[in-house]
Amino acid sequence: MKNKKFKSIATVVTLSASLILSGGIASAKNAETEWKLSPEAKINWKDSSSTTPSFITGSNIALGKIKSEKDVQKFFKDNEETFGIKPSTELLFVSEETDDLGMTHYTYQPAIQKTPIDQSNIVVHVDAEKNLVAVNGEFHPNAPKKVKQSKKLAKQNAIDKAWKHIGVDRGKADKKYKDKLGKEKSHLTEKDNLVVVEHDGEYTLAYHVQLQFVDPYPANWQIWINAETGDVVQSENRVHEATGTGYGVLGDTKSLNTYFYNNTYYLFDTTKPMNGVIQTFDYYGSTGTYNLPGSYMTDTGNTFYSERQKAGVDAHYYAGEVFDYFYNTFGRVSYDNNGADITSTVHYGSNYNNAAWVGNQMIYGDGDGSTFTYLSGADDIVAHELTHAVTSTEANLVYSNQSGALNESFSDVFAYFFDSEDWLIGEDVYTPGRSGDALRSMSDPTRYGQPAHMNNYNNTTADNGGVHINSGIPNKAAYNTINSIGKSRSEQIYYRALTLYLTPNSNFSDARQALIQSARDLYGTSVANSVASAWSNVGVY
Ligand code: L5W
Ligand code: ZN
Ligand code: CA
Repeated sequence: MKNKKFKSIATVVTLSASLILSGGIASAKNAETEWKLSPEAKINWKDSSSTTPSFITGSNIALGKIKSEKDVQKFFKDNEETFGIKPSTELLFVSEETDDLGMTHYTYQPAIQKTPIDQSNIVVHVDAEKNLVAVNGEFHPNAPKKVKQSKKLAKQNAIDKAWKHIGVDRGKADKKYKDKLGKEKSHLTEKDNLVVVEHDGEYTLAYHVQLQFVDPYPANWQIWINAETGDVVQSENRVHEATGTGYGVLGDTKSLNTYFYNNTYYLFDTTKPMNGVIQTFDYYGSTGTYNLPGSYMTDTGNTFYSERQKAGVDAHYYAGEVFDYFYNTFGRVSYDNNGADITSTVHYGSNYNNAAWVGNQMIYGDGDGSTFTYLSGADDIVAHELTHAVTSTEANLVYSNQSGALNESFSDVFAYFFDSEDWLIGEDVYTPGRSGDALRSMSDPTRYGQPAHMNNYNNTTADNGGVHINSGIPNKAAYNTINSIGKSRSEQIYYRALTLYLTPNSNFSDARQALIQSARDLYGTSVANSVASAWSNVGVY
């Protein structure tokens, strides 16, 4: 009968009470009743129907003194019926611990035929005078005496099934590093235990497999594999999302999406509407070597306030904002529109005055302190780099001559759309000691040595045919366009051109046509004519 065992607790307690009342304490203290639960015991129930106790307390909840673990065994034996637990096979001793108050705590794990019921403990608490003052934990009054399954699966098979279930390549997760003594270690921990797992009221013999690793993402997988059939009974990744705070490069305070795993918070954002994650690394790896992507930027308190963390805070935060920009404005899911991970590495190189998209991730230098400070500190630079990734998956503009200058220009143009407070690029981190300047200006490219008209096109072979110089011409055309038809129509036109009309070897004239065509598609002839004028004004026809 369901719930039978603990319905009887009240009866037993009442019985015991009448014993005390009629026979007195002395007579109750015979061998039979010494360890029985006393009527003073107060019971907290796990459920509203009072079938599963969770906490039993009282100043002296059994009359006998508990001087050793043997006495606890006697307590359980005398209350076998009450708890529905046969101590010899259904209770496994785990530990005995005495605290600073002189109290002793005996921990057990409930079991079925000596196989532990997972994630369950019963703890018996004894005060300094050896009085039993509390018993609490997971009592499982409805557990069967026997599980239905028998162990047919080998341990290794269970582990293999767990890896298969999470779809991670074990070889990749088994990332090696050398500790301080030069000993090779792995970031991977693999554990398995044969247990009984309770899931939705069912008790199943299972392997509890634990897979813990930091690559390709921080994970603490807990997976239960049916020991007979090999089916997954239950699985969960116990790493959890958190919200941290950090200081940005310019000293501002930002809220960050982080991940908690193994007592550590990671710059690892799983909150975006995609399969992939946004993750931020420090180039200096845990191995003490420099390798991309480096090691995760972490903090034990979820407060990323240190000097070294500032560059990571901004790279992480702005990558999230750029994701949101593309998602909210165009419905684009990450740079590949397929939810790819957005990975950034900060502190790249040494005094490196640059940032880049390197095909699968972004890198940010620290700058030399006079030309640049940490480059991830500029939201428009982050948007510029991530737009290179979008361009790669879409038009894939070849990075030389006019198509290369268009590639650069589209990155600047979307950096403007994203950070439209000014027409400058890189102003937040450029020449940290000087204000008002920047790397480039879209409204006046000539201010920073770029041409703003085809008459001044620079026919150089340097910098892949002047990709960062001649981008001034399409940048000025974009400025003219936005001034004429507004930002909101312009960004849709630019996005449509980049994703539908431009091709790898498009030149300036093709870009003019692609944008006119997109403008016509979206908003009609009059807007298309405005786009045409914007390009005519920079000498591109
Ligand atoms: C500075 C760092 C990268 C220059 N990349 C660039 O192609 C940079 C934008 C800001 O132009
Ligand atoms: Zn660029
Ligand atoms: Ca700017």
